[in-house]
Amino acid sequence: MAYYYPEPSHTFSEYLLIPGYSDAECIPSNVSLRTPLVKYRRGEEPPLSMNIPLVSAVMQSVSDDRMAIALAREGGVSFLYGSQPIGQQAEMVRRVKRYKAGFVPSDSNIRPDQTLRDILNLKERLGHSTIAVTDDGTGTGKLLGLVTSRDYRVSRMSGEERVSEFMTPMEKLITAPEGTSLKDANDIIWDHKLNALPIVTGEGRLSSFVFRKDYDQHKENPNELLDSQKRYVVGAGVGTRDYEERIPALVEAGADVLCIDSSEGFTQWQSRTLAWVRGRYGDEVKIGAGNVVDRDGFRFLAEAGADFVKVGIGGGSICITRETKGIGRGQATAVIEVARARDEYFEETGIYVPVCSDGGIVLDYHITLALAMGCDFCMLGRYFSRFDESPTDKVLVGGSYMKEYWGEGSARARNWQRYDLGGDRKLSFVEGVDCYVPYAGPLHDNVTTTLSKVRSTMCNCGALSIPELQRKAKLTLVSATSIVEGGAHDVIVKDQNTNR
Ligand code: RVP
Repeated sequence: MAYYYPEPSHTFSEYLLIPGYSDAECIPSNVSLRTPLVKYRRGEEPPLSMNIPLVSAVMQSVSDDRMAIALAREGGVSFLYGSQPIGQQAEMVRRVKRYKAGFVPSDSNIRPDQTLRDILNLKERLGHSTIAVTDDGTGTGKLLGLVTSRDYRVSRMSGEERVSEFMTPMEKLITAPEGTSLKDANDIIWDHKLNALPIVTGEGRLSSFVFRKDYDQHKENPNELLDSQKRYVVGAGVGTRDYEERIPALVEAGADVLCIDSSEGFTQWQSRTLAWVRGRYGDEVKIGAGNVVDRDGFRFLAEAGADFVKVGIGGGSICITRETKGIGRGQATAVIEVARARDEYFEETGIYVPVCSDGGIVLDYHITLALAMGCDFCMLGRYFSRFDESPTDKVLVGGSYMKEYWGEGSARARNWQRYDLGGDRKLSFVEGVDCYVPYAGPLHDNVTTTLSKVRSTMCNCGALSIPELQRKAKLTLVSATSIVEGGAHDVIVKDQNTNR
């Protein structure tokens, strides 16, 4: 006979934290959000930790190199999506690793024989007002000049003028040679009152730009997550099919951590993949696995050698796995059970395997709840997809800006394989949807707000660190009626957007 769980499974919105005693030292600025990313032995330091408990989802519409740089700058990690050709994913890893904080490869470039109209189109499409003029129109061509909005006057020009006629030519530009330090670049910017300083190779090719605003941003990010060579830390998603080719390519490109990405991870496919990694690289390559939703799934993956275990089936905002296949579990219940299994495993073996709560974070406080319930960090898709740095287009829908967001199990995401690998495997059914999410601006501003809420709630619980929150948190299930009471009620709210 089938096994029936005695209790229904619950999700985050059904829980609240009960405040605990906080002393005068318990203020948000004293809270540390540092958390382990991969497993470690009792009494030892984790080989890889994060400064904030957030990772971005292994999804086409969420995690590319731009997102990875923006999130590592805040102290978290992106897992670059694996649903793309191996070489392309490895190149994304390389771009993150090559990125020198403050030195930005130029993505708005034009040839001198193009026109003002082309400049305006480029500006509209990419939103950058500094455009490099290079001989071949690429970001690494020979630098011939720059165009900024100070170089043209749309109202007095026809649009057909050639770029070479109105650009600021090379001989009038201030540039700096490759190898210039960020500090020196910044001094040049200040001395000459520049907005952007082109960095140029010995052969006169454009290497990157240093922007005034980026330098300030760099200084503002004490949490940034760097490897031993001061490069940003980056993760990458892998599957259980082509791992023998994909993993070596990602490792060679410099990926710091991998994650087997699957909606259901309690499988021999995953243990085989983990065994292959351990056989080839020992413990040197870090790889998480998942997803699971119970103790058995956790133990299976921990024993198979996973560096962290990811939890969650069907709770993702774009996920229809529960509707399509009838599998899954309320995310809170899943995290609570798996975190207990993690503690039990730690007691038994002395090995701490971090747990990641994946999907279903809707409101910022859900992150605090997930941490209190025992996870070490959260993976978010929808949340990050709304920001400037996500790979998708910003579009105007019904008068409001939206970003596109689609599930990895949607037809849209899966098509890459059918097209790019030349296969003709039929999509039997989809497990995800293609949708819009409201555009929310820069990642930095949003993450700052979200984490200030997390820190503040932690102080309400008397906790200055995530482990302390896990020890001290008192959680209560709430009735359906009190959930209604939790939002604004019995009033007419003026502006929904400013009240969250
Ligand atoms: P959310 O943050 O709620 O948007 O959820 C993101 C998570 O949803 C991902 O990390 C992944 O586990 C899951 N996902 C991604 N694609 C799909 C799907 O198409 N069903 N689900």
